[in-house]
Amino acid sequence: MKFSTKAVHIGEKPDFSDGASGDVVVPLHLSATFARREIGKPTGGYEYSRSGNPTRNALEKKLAALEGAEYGLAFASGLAAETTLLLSLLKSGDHVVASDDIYGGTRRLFASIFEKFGIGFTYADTTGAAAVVRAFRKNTRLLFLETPTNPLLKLSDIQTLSQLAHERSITVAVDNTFASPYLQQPILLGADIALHSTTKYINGHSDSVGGAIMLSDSQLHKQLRFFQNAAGAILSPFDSFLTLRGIKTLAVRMEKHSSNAMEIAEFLSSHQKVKSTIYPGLPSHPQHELAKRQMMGFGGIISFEIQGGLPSARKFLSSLELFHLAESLGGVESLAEHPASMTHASVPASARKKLGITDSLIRLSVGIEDVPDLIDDLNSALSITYPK
Ligand code: P1T
Repeated sequence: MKFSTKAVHIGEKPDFSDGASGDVVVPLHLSATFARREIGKPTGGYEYSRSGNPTRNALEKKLAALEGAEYGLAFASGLAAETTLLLSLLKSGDHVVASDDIYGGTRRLFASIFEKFGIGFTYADTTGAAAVVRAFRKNTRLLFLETPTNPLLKLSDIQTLSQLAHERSITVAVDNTFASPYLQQPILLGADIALHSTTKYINGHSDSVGGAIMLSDSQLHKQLRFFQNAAGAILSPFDSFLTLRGIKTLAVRMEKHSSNAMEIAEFLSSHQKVKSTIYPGLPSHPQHELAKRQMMGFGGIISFEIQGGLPSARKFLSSLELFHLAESLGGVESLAEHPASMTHASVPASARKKLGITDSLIRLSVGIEDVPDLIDDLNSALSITYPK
């Protein structure tokens, strides 16, 4: 089966057995617990909804299939997926190498929670192999890549870095949220784990917060399945239902996000008040060639710097009409945000400065609206920001 066929069908076969209703869509199973006739014999394998739920299981099967993985696990948020991953893989004294430009909440999770338990983190520029190899230590257990990164859209070469990590018995996890499995499949490129905030493209409609881990190693899967239940940060049945519904249109949404974003990136890069436009689809992106090789399209996120610093950024963002000024990304509606004061406010100012997350930086999540309307909105906000 190809991608969209899997997105529609995997995990959702109608049940034709006696007494079943033949639902075309997996029903929303809200039951918190499942009765059994006698001890030791759970009905259909289900016991208690934290350890397994039919709606969540259907989603987990679909998530695995879309990443070309054997197993999928769904969590209460992207950060819950990351927490469970680190709890299952690491112990006190272990070390992690992570991409330096990652979602602010991921960095906060690492620095404010896991460091307390004696786990060390080195943030490396994972756009090149040399810095990653330099960052590896004897006790490094995990390479945590985000590609493209949030918010500067830096790319890491998943295949090369996975090889280097595996030579040292280091597990490789890739936060694939920005690309979605439609545009990039880290496990097929050699990574051990693909991880998502399903809040974003996978659900796609800004109406559910969730997370996912996909992988093919059965031992690691057993470990994660144990921690998913034992630590308890599961995705609810209702969120599983919504995500199952959203995921079916992932391919058509990603095509539209990508083509809209390409047009907008070209518009911004030719605007005289825009200092720089970062989009992997632009030939000016330093890793445009890697993006063409590693991704099946360039996605819906654009970051750009405007002239005039914070006052201009503030004026521009409050002058938009169609783009909502909001955190998050990957929904059908276009959003704009200010990373330095919003999604990456928890990153220390010195680290933001070093990375280039300036007060002039704006991040767009380009939706699936008609692109002329989006360009009109950006154009008019720029005209209000810089009156003649
Ligand atoms: O919000 P949550 O579902 O817990 O996912 C966290 C997360 C993980 N990884 C990446 C790459 C992310 O972008 C996020 C969440 N990001 C935002 C809310 C944001 O606006 O960037």
